[in-house]
Amino acid sequence: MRLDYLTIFPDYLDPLQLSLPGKAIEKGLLELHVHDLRQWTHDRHHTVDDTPYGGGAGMVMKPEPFGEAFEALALGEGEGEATILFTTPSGEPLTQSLARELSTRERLVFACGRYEGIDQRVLDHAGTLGEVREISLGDYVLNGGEVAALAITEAVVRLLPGFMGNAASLVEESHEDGLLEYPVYTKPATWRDREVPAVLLSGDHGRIAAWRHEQALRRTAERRPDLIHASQGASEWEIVPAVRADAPELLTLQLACWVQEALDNDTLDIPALHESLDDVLAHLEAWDVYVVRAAGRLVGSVSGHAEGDLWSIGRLMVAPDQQGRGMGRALLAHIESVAAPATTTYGLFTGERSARNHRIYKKAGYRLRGDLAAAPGAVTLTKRRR
Ligand code: JBE
Repeated sequence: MRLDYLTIFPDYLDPLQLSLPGKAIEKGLLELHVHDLRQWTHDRHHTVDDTPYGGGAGMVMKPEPFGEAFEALALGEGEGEATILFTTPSGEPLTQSLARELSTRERLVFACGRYEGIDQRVLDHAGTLGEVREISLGDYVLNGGEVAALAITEAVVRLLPGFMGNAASLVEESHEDGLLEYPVYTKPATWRDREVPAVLLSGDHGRIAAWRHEQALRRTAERRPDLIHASQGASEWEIVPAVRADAPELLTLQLACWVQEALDNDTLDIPALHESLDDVLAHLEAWDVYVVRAAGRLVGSVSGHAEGDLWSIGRLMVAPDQQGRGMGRALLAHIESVAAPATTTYGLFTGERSARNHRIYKKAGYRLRGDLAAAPGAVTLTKRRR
């Protein structure tokens, strides 16, 4: 990757020779050039700014030096277009995913603005020479774009393939998994009467991972609730009877869940995938339907209805992003517990090749019934009521 910087304060970018970028240069992963924008001025005072057309406070950076700089850097010539970055508080926010995207580019050119900004025609012109991105470090005002250029550089360079030794350490860090980092500790185990949380000394990797995830969620919820989906952190959920107003959400959930079934069984010939809102409303009339809500969102459902001494169970579903939290098991236990009094047997259908469902039902005590009819591609499972 080649990086170029256009700035009126080249010294400001001296840190680039240190630390991360410095190491990447040694490894031959990076080539780095800092340019003083004033070399492309022609007056005695090396003027780079002027007053804004239309009036107003402050000064605007003139277009000519940038135009000549782009020519000197041969932007828009030869193969491989450059990405030209303008650091400005009115740009798109710098995020880990943006850094990851930029790390795939061959060439980045940073145009660091000072004063009140850069003449808009510089950006418009740059757009004809390469890809233009306007990027902001955050919603506060700095004196210029140099600090932002340094920050973007550091975020991008450490993602270059071959740069960081340990790929896992990249993945586990804050933001890579969408959560803030959990608190970390090192030796000694007791320091000024403060203990390291006992779970970290337990050697139980499962418990340690669960604790860290819980801490990361808690921190993120407290400090950056904007990063958490409303239902992700909600450990509270309850099973309640469905009402007619649940129908639209049920239909959406049904589609989300049965798409997985369609993939597992390699068929779209699944009734639940072809229903309308009216079909769902009719189902709500004919069956006893229960739903799970977590932080207001409908994330699970199950249905039951009596056919003589058989309690037929159907449409057990948990939103794909909420699976693995025991909701499916709880819904199944619930629908069994509300079976009609005459029930002697619970029965349900599932896809022949829905391996995950088979595991869940088997664990809950259900057995495959090859002797009982089911639709093509489906199988029947039953369990005796105790
Ligand atoms: O974030 N930025 O890129 C900036 C650039 C110039 C001034 N303030 C900023 N926040």
